[in-house]
Amino acid sequence: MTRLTTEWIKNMKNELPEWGRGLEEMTHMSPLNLAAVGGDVSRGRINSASWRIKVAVVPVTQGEGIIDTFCEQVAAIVAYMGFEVFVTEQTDVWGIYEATQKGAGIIFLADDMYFLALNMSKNVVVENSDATARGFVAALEGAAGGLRDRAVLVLGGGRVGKAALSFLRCRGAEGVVFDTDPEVLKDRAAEGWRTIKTKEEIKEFDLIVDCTPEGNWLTPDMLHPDTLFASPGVPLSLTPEAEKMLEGRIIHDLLQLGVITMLVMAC
Ligand code: 2YH
Repeated sequence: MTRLTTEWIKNMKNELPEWGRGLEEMTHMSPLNLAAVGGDVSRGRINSASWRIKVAVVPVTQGEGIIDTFCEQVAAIVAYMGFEVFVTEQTDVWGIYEATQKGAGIIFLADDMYFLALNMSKNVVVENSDATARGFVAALEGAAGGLRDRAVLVLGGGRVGKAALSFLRCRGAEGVVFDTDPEVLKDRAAEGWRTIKTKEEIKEFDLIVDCTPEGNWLTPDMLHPDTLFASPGVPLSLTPEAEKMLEGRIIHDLLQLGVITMLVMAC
């Protein structure tokens, strides 16, 4: 699992309007509408939650510890969606207590394994991999003008890939999966998902959700020329040449789409 670095995320906060505009241009949907589709939550519920629910982000020191500005970036993304939000002064369990004492209805917190949004009054726990997969599938759907009855290749059959496959099915698409680990591929096949076994087959698909954590391995000759590429995978799998070839057809971010989908799912 990729750990974000301060270097990667340090400018995110200032670039949110630009990110939102770029996403809307590609998907023909506002970030809020994308999150609503990805989270399967009505706009009405989100609007009403945005004036009722305060959100807290709690820094977690466990494991590899705090990523400088991580919590601030998450809070900025939540604020960009129109919610009142604060980062707790305290960390870990004390931070969770502080969040509750200050009236937070939704709490975001991440360690090295899990990134969660909790809404205890609703008994809701939203996990980042699931929400991220749903957000990117919704974005691909917007960009493609619909996914019903279309085959979509999911690269990587791990936690995010599995969630993407399930949500693709909810949206009426056929999810097909590729993973370089034969054991993972065998597991997904045993669950009933169509699989491809070689990298050469990737180019048969013009719709891709990339959930792999290895960067720089997809070259232009491996891709269908009309590919639409939605990628929650960090770092980006495309080589610079492939990125150039798919210019204007890549949906990729490090945190934003996942966080806004987590937020609406926790409302
Ligand atoms: O980046 C991560 C992990 N790779 C989990 C991602 C789950 N999809 N965690 C962030 C750690 C944040 C840190 N504990 C902090 O600053 O609070």
